[in-house]
Amino acid sequence: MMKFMLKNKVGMIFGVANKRSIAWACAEACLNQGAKLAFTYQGERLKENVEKLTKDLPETLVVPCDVTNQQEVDAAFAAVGEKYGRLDFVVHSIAFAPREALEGEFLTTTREAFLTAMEISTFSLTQVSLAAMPLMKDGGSIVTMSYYGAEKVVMNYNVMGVAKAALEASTRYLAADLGRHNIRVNAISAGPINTLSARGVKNMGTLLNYVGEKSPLKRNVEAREVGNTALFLVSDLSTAITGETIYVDCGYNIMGI
Ligand code: 1JT
Repeated sequence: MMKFMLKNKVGMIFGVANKRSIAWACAEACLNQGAKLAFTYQGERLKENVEKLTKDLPETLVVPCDVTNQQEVDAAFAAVGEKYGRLDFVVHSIAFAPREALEGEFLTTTREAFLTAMEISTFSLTQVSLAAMPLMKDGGSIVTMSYYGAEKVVMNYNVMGVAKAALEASTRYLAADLGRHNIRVNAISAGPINTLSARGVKNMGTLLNYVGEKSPLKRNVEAREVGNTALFLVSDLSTAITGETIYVDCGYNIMGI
């Protein structure tokens, strides 16, 4: 009964940069369950990475999609419509803020850094949800990625924390709007993982050690575990869950002192 949970389902994966990406872990979990997947990449720089990762997969589509370019977003969804004629789920695993904004004080965040973080990390979920809606003819599931810094102050996370708080709120508002189309929208709040994005962050090693010691499970989260939760959320095992933020953090967020 649990075999091929995503048989006959088509998904779209945003945010693969390389094989360590959370988006790629989500893709692998979904591919193992028989999904057909379209991948988007941001900029020519990442095209080759995504094409290499997906070259042996059947019935995949690889399309450019810089979310700051509405034409690219529209073209990406048009390509999915043309190839598959439908869409069942989306994994949105996109975020960006200038590196300087993720150190020091939040107080000194520039207007430009603030607007960039909000456009790419937050507004893109609304943009992608609207574009996905007409293709999700039999309902659907949209999953995005958040982080604890949305809820509590995490030093250095700064403007990304504000963007993720707005992303979690967007998840609820989108879930309310799309519920009547049987489209669910949920967020995963993942513990810190050493991906390409995280690598550029100061003191990431220290943060990983701290979380690894303080969390109830006494370890860090693996991307594969986030991928498996994304699989659950896009599958028919979670058909009554929408608007939620699910922590996948080895229990870190439940701890006080
Ligand atoms: C971005 C980056 C979004 C790193 C991110 C992120 N969401 C989580 N991380 C990892 C992280 C980063 C910091 C942190 C804790 C976790 C980098 C590129 C822009 C988007 O602070 C303690 C800063």
